[in-house]
Amino acid sequence: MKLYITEGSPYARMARIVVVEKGLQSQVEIVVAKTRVSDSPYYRINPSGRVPYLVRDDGVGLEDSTLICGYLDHFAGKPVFDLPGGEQGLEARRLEASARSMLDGLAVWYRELRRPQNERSPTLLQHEADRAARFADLWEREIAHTLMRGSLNIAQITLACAFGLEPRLPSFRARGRHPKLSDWLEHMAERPSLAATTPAFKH
Ligand SMILES: N[C@@H](CCC(=O)N[C@@H](CS)C(=O)NCC(=O)O)C(=O)O
Repeated sequence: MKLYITEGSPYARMARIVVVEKGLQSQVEIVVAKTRVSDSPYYRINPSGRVPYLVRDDGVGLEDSTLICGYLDHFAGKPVFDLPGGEQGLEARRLEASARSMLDGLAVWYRELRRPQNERSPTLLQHEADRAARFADLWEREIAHTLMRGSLNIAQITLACAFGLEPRLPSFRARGRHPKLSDWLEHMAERPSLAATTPAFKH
């Protein structure tokens, strides 16, 4: 299988984390795609131009981090990321949805910052900065939840990948004011699958 990624994509990082967690490194070739340019050869592989994108050995392509993570989890061995039933399952989905909502906002913020200065919208930048600050407060409370502390799940992976964008958002400095969240992020960063996929970038 081939997993198309970009080094900095938090969504692709989720899929890469699952590859490591499931021990699929020898079965999944990681391919760096060229996104956000006109006429990239990647568009012939994935017309949406987005990553992550998983091309199975039978040639079928899967788009979207949630679908790919689920597919990889079931590809080999016992699935470890399936949700429990009942109240716990609802709680897991609730936390995952909040983490995904934060990630989506941070991704929009980061994308806007990468545009040329004269094309950036100050309104959008402020809106996303405010949203991110509210989410940091929310996670300082929610991080004590048993599902954020227990065995690794998709809500935890999503939140850790969202905060992987933090160093690229110079005005987003959530950690100092959020000690419980900061401890959690430091602990998560030590996990080999997260350490192996930490985005390398320079300020
Ligand atoms: N909902 C998608 C989002 C994927 C996404 O937005 N990927 C970004 C990188 S972080 C991308 O490929 N952007 C390239 C483009 O928009 O052309 C998922 O969960 O996989």
